[in-house]
Amino acid sequence: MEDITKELLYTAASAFSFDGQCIGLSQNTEGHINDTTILTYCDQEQEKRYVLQRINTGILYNPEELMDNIVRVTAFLKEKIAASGGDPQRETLTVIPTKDGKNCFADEQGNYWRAYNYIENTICYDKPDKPVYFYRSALAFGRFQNLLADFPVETLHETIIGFHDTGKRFVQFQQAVSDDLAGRKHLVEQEIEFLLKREAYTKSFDDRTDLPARVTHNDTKLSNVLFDRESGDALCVIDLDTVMPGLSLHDFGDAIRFGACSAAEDEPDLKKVSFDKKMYDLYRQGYLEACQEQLTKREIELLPMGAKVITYEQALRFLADYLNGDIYYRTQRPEQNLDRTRTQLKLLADMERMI
Ligand code: GN1
Ligand code: MG
Repeated sequence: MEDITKELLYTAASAFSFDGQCIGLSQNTEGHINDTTILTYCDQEQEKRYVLQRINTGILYNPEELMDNIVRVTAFLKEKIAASGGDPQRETLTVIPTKDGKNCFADEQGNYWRAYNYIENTICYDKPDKPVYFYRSALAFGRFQNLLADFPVETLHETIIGFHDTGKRFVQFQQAVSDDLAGRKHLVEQEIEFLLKREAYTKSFDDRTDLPARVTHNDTKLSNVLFDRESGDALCVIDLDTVMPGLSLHDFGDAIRFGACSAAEDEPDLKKVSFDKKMYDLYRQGYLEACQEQLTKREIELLPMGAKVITYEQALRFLADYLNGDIYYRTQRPEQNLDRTRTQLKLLADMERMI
């Protein structure tokens, strides 16, 4: 974010068809990947907010295809939401086009920017303080799956090739171990061994019988759901950067990995970290309530494996990044990727006993 000057921001903002005059901006540092600014505009004495994001093209290296996925998926959702009497402006994201009608803006420095409407009167949670929020997020992600069940999945771009290819993540992890770029390997021998011993997880979904390609979100963290401040209902699924063809099991698993955990993803004190089976059951219940009729028998059977595989994969990714010197995930402190790794390992060990 440091390299984003006000000038750069204003140039980007002026490329979009926002209504009125910009009267304020604030940074939002929640995400690990993109740079997010909230812009306040005033139009005929009415204030309106927008989300302006610089897409991290180091990671999301296909911004145009990514935006094409998002625009088509949100348009599809909007139709279904409207048809069922919902509010298409609040229940899914609205992409604001550039003044020349594009889905994103490429500036002279090669930065890619995109903009959304800011959805007012909402809140999101980093940790499920109350189980009911987690349950409601399951309804939201299940609904997302359900509404998109008849979207032509084969027309979506695979914007990050092999995103949940656990075998490929394993190979990248092995590479990070052997390169030891940051000279940290000697600090994490135990963690490395834990992961190498469990290589079998990379093959869990190799037999794709009855595991159809679905429109998947691929980042189903609780914090990617907006809740309505008044009703407390899960309103809108956000962060659609990784919407791609994928497996429902990965979406289910990622939600569990994040939400059925007693502590934050980067909690340094492992005594506070454990897998919460009650939360798992609650999420499973909500998810199935919302999309059971779309899922095959085999998908339902493999839900627990989805949770384990994705937790394993996330540990591979965090530890590889720690070994590589924190070049992928944004960090605020030197040991953060290691803490993130350890929480995943603790969770996985618990899951192996409990589900
Ligand atoms: C990243 O966008 P954000 O920060 O929620 C990552 C996910 C990880 C997550 C871990 C494109 O998500 O895959 O599960 O961090 N996104 C990408 O918190 O790599
Ligand atoms: Mg994301």
